[in-house]
Amino acid sequence: MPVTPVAGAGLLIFAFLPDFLLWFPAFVNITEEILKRRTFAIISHPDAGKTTLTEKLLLYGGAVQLAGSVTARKNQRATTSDWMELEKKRGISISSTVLQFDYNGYRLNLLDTPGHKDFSEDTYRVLTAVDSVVMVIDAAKGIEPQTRKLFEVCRQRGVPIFTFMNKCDRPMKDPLSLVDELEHVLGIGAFPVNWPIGDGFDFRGVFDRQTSQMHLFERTVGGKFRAPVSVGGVDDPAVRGQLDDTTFNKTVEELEMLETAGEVFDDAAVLAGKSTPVFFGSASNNFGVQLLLDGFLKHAPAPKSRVMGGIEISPTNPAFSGFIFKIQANMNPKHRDRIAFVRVCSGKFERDMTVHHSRSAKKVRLSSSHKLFGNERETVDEAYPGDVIGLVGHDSFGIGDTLTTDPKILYKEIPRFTPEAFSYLHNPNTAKFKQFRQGLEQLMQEGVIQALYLRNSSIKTPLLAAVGPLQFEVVQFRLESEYGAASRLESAPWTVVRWLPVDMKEDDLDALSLPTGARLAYDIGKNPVVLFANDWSANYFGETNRNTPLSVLPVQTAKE
Ligand SMILES: Nc1nc2c(ncn2[C@@H]2O[C@H](COP(=O)(O)OP(=O)(O)OP(=O)(O)O)[C@@H](O)[C@H]2O)c(=O)[nH]1
Ligand SMILES: [Mg+2]
Repeated sequence: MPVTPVAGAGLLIFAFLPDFLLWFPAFVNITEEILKRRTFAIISHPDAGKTTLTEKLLLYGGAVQLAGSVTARKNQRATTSDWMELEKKRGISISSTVLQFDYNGYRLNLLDTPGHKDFSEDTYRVLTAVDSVVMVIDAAKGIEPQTRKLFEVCRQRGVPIFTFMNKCDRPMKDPLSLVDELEHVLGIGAFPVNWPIGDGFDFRGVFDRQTSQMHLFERTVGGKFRAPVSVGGVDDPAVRGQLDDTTFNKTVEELEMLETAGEVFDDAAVLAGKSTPVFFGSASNNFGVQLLLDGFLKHAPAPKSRVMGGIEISPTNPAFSGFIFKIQANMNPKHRDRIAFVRVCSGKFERDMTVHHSRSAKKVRLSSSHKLFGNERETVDEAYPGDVIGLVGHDSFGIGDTLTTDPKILYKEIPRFTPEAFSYLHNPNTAKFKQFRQGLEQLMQEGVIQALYLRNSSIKTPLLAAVGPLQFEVVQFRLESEYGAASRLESAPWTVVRWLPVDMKEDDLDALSLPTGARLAYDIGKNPVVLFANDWSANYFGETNRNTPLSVLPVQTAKE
């Protein structure tokens, strides 16, 4: 077969390409570029250590010299990944971040995601843009609720999952029971690639089951530099001499138990999302991070085909195509503008190219394209499948839009969510009305919140709807810091919104019998909705208006 196996698992899709294609240099070039790409997200329950791990992966990737420690925030040293003002203040991730860097011949597009459920819409959108994920688990806590939900989304999409058991430097659950949880709570096969040696203060390192080598780490000051390691087999006296009898015997015993179970590493099951390779370590101490990175790159898939409306679009398709999965404004005070994040899915992107934009059905020229590294950006002239690029200067671009040189390609990847939190947002300063409106419109375009308009109401105050209440705080903070507009929140009495059939006439709406406290409203697309105080009230509506079906999302219209 003509293509050299430069990148393991990703090769599968190219193994059967006809030889004649290789006469075209452009094709060889794009194939090589695709095989080099690894595009992945880091996901988990809040606080498991995603951002810390991201920083350490950058450190090993040589992308940053000194990894900014999350705990060092007191000293004003921020992480590359949590660049937003509010993130630095709170020490949590609010928005996903894209980081592109090169390591060992690979080009990595890494997306650090927020764990908090109020920001999960952003995380779910990111999951549509990646080819695999690293799931971080706090080894003291095991599988937490948000990890479970995110895992479910990955499973539905068939995304390969790599597991990092983090915080082994603290008293942790028994490693065998952690692996067991993966199998029983998540229902996924688990293959420990390495195994922890000791835990808590006595966590010394990991045993690599594939090479039968012990990796012993030494703590470094503040975990800022790569952790030095000494490597040797189980019987290597130099390694053995560094372990006390209890730790050594326990590790050997556990390893024997794993061997007796007789499982082998199954690449196909990993690529199908049916089994997860498990790595142990401590992100903040750099323990096991390099082994995770190398193990991940060995087995993670390169970009593969996507199936849209029954059509398979291969990354090697000569037509350029991609979709917008995220929009973010004011990322960098130096550039107060708006970036649309595009996942390239097929063909080659070239700066200044003209593409078809699905929403407007117009041709647009893409002249301002960037590669991204946190809130830093650099002009990019070309990009390949797997890459995430940032496009600036297109106000008509929205989340979910397809950009392509072949108008037949249309991606419909972006999931939608039902808001569960509602609040009025007042503008206390009429002199700042313009800034207030402008900021709010921008945040709505980013998909952070949506606005609803009460029917037959003289109230001009926007009623905001979001997946979780923390988003309102983000809106307030960003309005103030990015647009200079103060605001005041007033809670609204509803917790449930349901969409009515889009073709309902005003007379039909008048004829509905609403439970006490329920209210009719419209979404931004003028679709009618009902706001309810609680689920019980929504169910009661269902019983009293049997001919009027309710849905949790607006019924898709032809425009979408
Ligand atoms: N002891 C210990 N603490 C860690 C380790 N990794 C991360 N932490 C700490 O755990 C806390 C949370 O870390 P983050 O990296 O911000 O967690 P996150 O998953 O990105 O959190 P969200 O993005 O807000 O969901 C911080 O105080 C870290 O310093 C580790 O290996 N050991
Ligand atoms: Mg984070």
